[in-house]
Amino acid sequence: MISILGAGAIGQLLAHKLTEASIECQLIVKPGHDLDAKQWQLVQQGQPTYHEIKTITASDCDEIRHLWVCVKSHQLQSALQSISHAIDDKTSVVLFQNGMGHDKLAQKYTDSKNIYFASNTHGAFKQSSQVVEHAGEGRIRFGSLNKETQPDWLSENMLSAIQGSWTEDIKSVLWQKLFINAIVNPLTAIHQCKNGDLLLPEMKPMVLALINENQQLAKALDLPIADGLKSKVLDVIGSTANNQSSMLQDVKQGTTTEIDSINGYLLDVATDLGLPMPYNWRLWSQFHIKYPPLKELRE
Ligand code: KPL
Repeated sequence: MISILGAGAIGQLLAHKLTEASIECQLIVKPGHDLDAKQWQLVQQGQPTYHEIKTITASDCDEIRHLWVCVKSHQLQSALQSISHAIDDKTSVVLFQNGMGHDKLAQKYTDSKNIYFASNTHGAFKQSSQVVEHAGEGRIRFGSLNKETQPDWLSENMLSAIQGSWTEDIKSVLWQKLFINAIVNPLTAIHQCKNGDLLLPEMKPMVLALINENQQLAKALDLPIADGLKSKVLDVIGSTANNQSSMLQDVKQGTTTEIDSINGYLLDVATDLGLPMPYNWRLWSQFHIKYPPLKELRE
């Protein structure tokens, strides 16, 4: 049984896909969610499909063996704390958050050898509390920083249900996503534009300067993705040209963004390595000037 913590867009999408493939799962929802409402809707290419998904609140859970954590990074600590009575050293915990460094937090709740990461590129948006749209077919890469072999619980059936795969080098996958998000997300949030606008002549030089700095960091970290980073970032911008980045959506909705776990983490690592990152620091300052942490100070 897979327990999915967080009924946001990706949590719901996973619950639908696992249920569709007859893989036992439950969705852990916030207290107050209408637990009698059994019909959850998945919209794909405009077509709705309904599934009966088992829902439960964290306080009603006991003995969870496999936990997939699908909350945003700033909610991770409280989400894990809410379920701490039901998990122990043997619980496998899969972290779906953008950004890095979340394993430090998860280590307080399970053995580090049972911590896994998942990097998702499926596009999913919540249309309402129980309706999720699968807007873009992507994939999910799973991996561990401690071991290279795929665990038994991650079956081929499970992987094919969610377009998943196991990778021996999840570190590079996570860093690559972090580099992409650290450029696209704050720039689109500051300029309130779609991803594709970053390729316009007035924006592209900034994108290239950030890629160049991030490439230096990738090299300093000995990541094999350093050389291909420029084409990867430009490809993602091109293929998601019509998207509003998740950070742009967050600032528009006035919700907490992932700037700290993405750009904050990147700058911390660069600082520890003694790497100056002037364009990244400027981006960080511009973001915080435009979107001060206190909501009431926002535009
Ligand atoms: O992951 C994304 C995000 O918005 O968080 C990208 C790849 C930038 C797509 O919008």
